[in-house]
Amino acid sequence: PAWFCNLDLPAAQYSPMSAKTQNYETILVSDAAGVRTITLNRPDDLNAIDDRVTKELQAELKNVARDRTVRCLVLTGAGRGFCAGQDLKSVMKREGPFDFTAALRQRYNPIISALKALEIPTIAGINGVAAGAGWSLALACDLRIAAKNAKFVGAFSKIGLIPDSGMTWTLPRLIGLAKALEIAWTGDAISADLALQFGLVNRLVEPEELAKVTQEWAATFAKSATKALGLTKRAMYAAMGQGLDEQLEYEAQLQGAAGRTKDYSEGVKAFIEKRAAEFIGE
Ligand code: T3D
Repeated sequence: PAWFCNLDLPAAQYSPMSAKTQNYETILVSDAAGVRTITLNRPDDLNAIDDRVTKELQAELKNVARDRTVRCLVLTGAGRGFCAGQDLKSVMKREGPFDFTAALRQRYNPIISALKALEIPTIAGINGVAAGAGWSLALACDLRIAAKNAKFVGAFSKIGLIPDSGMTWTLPRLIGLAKALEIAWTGDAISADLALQFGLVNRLVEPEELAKVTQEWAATFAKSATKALGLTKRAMYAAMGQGLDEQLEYEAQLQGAAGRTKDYSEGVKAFIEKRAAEFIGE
């Protein structure tokens, strides 16, 4: 994909249109200390994804990409679920033959690509069940922190579909091919404990601590050398698709970009002056 190899840093221009002025129906957006939090907000249906959710997520991820004051993104859910995947109630209202290929291209794929292309850390704060494309969304974030009562459900095989929204890419890379196939084929729920053992989540916390710990974690990234973190993300994902020689060259090029940042100069200066670095994300 283009985001693997494109070396042009995205135009980091501050967008004067604040995300919070957007009139969203299905997501909530808030900012704190460089951390933007998007909360899926259809709690009665475990934050299942209908057309509005996909449109609003796409719009908000564009805002995040444009706004250089955002230095870490958190994605979480309202109520007892993280996200139950495609809204099956709206599926029941579809009339005539449905073009799944077009639907994935237009609705889900841009969200997954946008998350991966963001040059900042993204964290899923998994507050409850993550199923189907809801689990894929969590997997498309760079890091995952989950409440101990969260669970993960493939769901796709139970309704006769294949894992989508990037799950066939992310899951085998995170846990290996055999486990990924087992999970996808059985559709059995994975507990939070097992998800931690498998490396599917980075951290587990008590449910009542999730929001606080997630924000604290995100805030540490938001205070870091953002450009270097973004370039690290690019390098790591690119490494999954190329050999060592190509990767060494890619690292050399990306290090060229990192070495030109103000944060690099500040980092070295702070070390020599024996003080904490004050990174500005530039
Ligand atoms: O179609 C396309 O465009 C292709 C794209 C496909 C992408 C996909 O994501 S396909 C997979 C779709 N998701 C599922 O199949 C998951 C369905 N849900 C479940 O299996 C279970 O609900 C859960 C395991 C997620 C949670 O179980 P549980 O027992 O904790 O909750 P529940 O009682 O089943 O659900 C609570 C409510 O949420 C309930 O509403 P109600 O009856 O009180 O009005 C339930 O209907 C609703 N809900 C749960 N999942 C969905 C949903 N409503 C709409 N869509 C859902 N996916």
